[in-house]
Amino acid sequence: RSQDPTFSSHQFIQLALDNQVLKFGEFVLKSGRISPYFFNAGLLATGEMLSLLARGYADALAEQMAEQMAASNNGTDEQELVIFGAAYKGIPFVAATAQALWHHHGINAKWGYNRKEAKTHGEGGNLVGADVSGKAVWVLDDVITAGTAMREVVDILEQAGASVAGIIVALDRKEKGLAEHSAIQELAATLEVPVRALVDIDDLISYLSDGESQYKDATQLAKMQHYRAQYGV
Ligand code: OMP
Repeated sequence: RSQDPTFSSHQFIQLALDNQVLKFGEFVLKSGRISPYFFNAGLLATGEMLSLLARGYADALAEQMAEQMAASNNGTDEQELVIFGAAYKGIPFVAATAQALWHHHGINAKWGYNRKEAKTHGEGGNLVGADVSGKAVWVLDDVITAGTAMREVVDILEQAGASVAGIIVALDRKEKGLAEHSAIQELAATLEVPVRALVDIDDLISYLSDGESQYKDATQLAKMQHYRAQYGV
C-alpha cells in the first residue's frame, strides 16, 4: 500500500465510492436541483484520502506554475504561489496541499483561509494565515455546481484586496451556471483565470459504465445520464 500516493482520478473515484464520499440516491442541492448523486467532501476523512486529494491539488498547481513560468519572458521569473481555502471544508484541504506542494514539488506556497465569524478581539478580522492583500490567490474548493459558493469566496478575497489567480475544485459536476454555460466556464470567463477540476461527472459516468468496476450499475447510470441531460453542459 502506497504511503506516498500519486493522484489518479480512477483511484480517487474508487476511494470516494468505497467511503461514501460519493453517494447515490436523491439529494436536494444548494441550487434546488434534485440530483441522483452527491459528493460529500467532509467524508474525505482518512489520511489516505486527504493525501490523495492534496496530491491532486498540488500536482495541478505545480503544472499551472510550470506553464506560467514557461509563458513568462525568459522562464526564470521567481513565481510566488498563494493558496486559499474557504471555511470550513477548504481549510484542511489548503493546509494539506501546502504540505504536498512542499514535499512533492519543492514549492513553498503561502497558504491562508477565512473564518466564518469575524473575531472582535485579539488580532481581529476574518482572514487567517498568509496575507492575501495585493496578491493573486489560487482558490481550492470541493465541488462546483452552479457556482454560487465560489462567487462568495471570490467576494471575500476581493474585499481583502486580493485577486483570484485561478481556481481548482475536486469535482466539477459540469452543470449550467446562471445561464447556458457551465458554472466553471462562467467563472473562467468573468474572472479571466484558469479553472480546473481533479475529476468531473464524465469521469464518474465512465467509471460506472466500466465492466471491471464493482460499482457498475445500469439503473444508476441511466439516472445520472438523465440528470446530465437536464442540467449538464
Ligand atoms: P454551487 O454553489 O451551486 O456551485 O454548489 C456547490 C456547493 O454545494 C458546494 O460547495 C457544496 O457545499 C454543495 N454540494 C456538495 O457538497 N456536493 C455536491 O455533490 C453538490 C453540492 C450542491 O449542493 O450543489
